[in-house]
Amino acid sequence: MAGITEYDLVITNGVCVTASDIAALDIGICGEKIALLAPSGSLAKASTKRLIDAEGGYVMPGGVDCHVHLQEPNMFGKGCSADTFETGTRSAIAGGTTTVVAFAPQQRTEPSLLAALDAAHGLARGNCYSDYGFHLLVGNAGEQALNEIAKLPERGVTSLKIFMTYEALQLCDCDILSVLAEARTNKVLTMIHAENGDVLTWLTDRLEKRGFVAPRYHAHSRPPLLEDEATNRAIALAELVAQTPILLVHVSDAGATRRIREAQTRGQPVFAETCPQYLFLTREEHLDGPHGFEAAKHVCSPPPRDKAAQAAIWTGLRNGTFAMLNSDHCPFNYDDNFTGKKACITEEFPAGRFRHIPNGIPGVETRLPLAFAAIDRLDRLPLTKLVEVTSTNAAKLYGLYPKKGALMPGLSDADLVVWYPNEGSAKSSATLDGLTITNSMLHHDVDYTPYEGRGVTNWPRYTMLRGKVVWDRDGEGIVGDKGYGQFIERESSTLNDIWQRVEEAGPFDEEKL
Ligand code: DUC
Ligand code: ZN
Ligand code: ZN
Repeated sequence: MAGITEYDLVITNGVCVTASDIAALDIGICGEKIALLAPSGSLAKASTKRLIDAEGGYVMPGGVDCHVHLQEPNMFGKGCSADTFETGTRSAIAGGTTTVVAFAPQQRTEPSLLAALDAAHGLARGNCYSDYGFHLLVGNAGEQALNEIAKLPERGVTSLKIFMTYEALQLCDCDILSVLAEARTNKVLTMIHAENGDVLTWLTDRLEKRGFVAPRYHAHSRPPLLEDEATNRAIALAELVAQTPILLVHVSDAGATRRIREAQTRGQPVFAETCPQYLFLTREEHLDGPHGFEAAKHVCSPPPRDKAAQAAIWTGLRNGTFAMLNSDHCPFNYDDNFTGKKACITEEFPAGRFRHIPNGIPGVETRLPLAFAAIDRLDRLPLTKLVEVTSTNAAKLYGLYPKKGALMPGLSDADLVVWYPNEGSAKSSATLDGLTITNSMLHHDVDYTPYEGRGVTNWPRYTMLRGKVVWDRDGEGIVGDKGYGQFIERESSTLNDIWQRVEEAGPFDEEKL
């Protein structure tokens, strides 16, 4: 019948939250897109193939997690990733995240970036439950790799990551400058892991000489000053190359946060991300506290810091210093002597050797529930901010917006996360009372979670990806299909018009220095 829309899916009676607004609205979905936002209840009787009553629960754009390591080889210590593209993206949708951007790792011995990208596509294609993209992880900034940066945008890849630490990955300042210059020319965003690798190797050698090899000494080998110095250097190098936009990833401490904020205040295009481990874990409790080898479960880099640092990170998230809260999901099994945390245990070092513990922890599924729990402490995170830092800003910064990270009729994919209604509703008290994170309830392929036993206040009830319900917590759980997740070609970043500003500034010219 002309003029009457038949929807594929209607969500009624929910409270929609975006990065800018909160409003009681119904959502009509046609095919893969959001078709209509309408006054609450007005679509309850619309013609639709499926109707979901959100019962007053919040409805948000699906989570966008742009820092996820899946199916990577040995790079961060001795092990290799516990999660495949299949298991990692399965875990993502169960935690309300509908798009992940993972890494295509170029090893030091590999001259080509494009070959690394092809290899990552080969692993992901047909295996994902969520949509996905790639950042190039540059381990070898040789001539071929530098030339290939120009080809990345036409392949839908508009960001790359470089490291200032790790033997297998560390780039010297000259290489960093070459990457920054090439990335700038091609509107590719450079993500930087800022820790001073030479100093931490020096400290590690000294700690080992004194017999300090237990997992907890990981934190002693990587004190905040190393992150502070490297962050400052990264900002200075980016400034030198005509203010190339950079993104400091997994920022953990007050000193680095201050450097970033100062650069932002000067008007330099410096962006930053933090991660749940710097909001919810501390060195005292999770590295120094556990006896013996258990601390390895919390070995990630940078390491969890102290309470004061945690407070500074919360402040940075609230005041916009950090544009994003991504997971840095980089999982290794604990009880695995070959590819997991225990791979660092040898006859010579029966209690383990922190130098070789694979660095990283799982967190793609727990990111949104942990952040949601912080809403209840209003001083910490307003609802719109939650959407901004877990979805919208990542979509903007990584060229996915407004397809992802928004609820714009006709433009946005119908990627949604529907939460349970607030306390007081029969549904919420029946299903969520005393909800505590345990590894057994998660959908990753990892034998532990660093958040075991932590209480949360809500959990995604439904997750929808391009119009399809893929997670139904009260039904069969994962109801999406492996392979439904698509590679999403990304545009250049649109956050704060960064590339427009670069264009206006003109090309980098050393003669002008
Ligand atoms: N950096 C990451 O981004 N992920 C895991 C390990 C690391 O150091
Ligand atoms: Zn890193
Ligand atoms: Zn990472």
